[in-house]
Amino acid sequence: MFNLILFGPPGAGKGTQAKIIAQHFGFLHLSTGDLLRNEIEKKTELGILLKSYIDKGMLVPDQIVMKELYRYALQHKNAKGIIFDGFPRTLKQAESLDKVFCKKGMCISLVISIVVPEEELIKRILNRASDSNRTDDNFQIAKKRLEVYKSLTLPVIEYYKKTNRLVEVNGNRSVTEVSEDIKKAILSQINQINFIHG
Ligand code: B4P
Repeated sequence: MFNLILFGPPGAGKGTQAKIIAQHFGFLHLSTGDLLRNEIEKKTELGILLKSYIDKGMLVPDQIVMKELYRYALQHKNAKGIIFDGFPRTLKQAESLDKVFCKKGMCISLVISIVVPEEELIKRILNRASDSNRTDDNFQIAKKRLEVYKSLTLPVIEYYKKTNRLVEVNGNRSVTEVSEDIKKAILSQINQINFIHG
């Protein structure tokens, strides 16, 4: 099983790339944003609580996201690989992911960080707003989400750098150019793993 994380600020193109890469390699695409939005659509008590965080541009508390994500991911232990899109977003989530998944033989082999300048991120989020129906796609909330990203999510990069699993990709290019780079990084890591394990 080859598990990877697509990492990056809001609007970096994690979801866009995850769909392309999942289809190309036959991996399962697991987006925490989509999982949470599905729950909101069901208008459950949990959904109402989730909406109160997302609409303010805040992260949903770790315990809630981890419970939802693990329940879903562990149902797919036989997948060829999983692409984590939007998870982890805090150091606690990153540490927990390694702890839970490595024990089950589902370690994260690669983390791809999609790098895009802030002005471009805001532009993309505002463009997406016209057809996304997302209540968090507006200028004020996008700014807040970027602040939250810098303070809580960006430090996670150091965690993955230390364990030599991080590859940075320039996300400020066409969708195809970005996905070609991501495909190369995945193939290179797969070859390296195959070489080490014979
Ligand atoms: P997400 O659903 O993960 O939303 P995102 O980060 O804004 O989007 P993404 O980076 O996937 O951008 P996209 O491909 O759409 O999170 C939403 C909220 O859920 C969070 O704010 C948080 O509250 C909560 N949440 C989620 N995970 C959580 C966690 N682990 N812990 C706590 N809370 C969590 O791309 C953006 C736009 O750019 C699109 O319109 C796309 O068409 C365009 N685009 C993409 N690539 C492009 C390119 N190369 N060139 C030009 N445009 C491009």
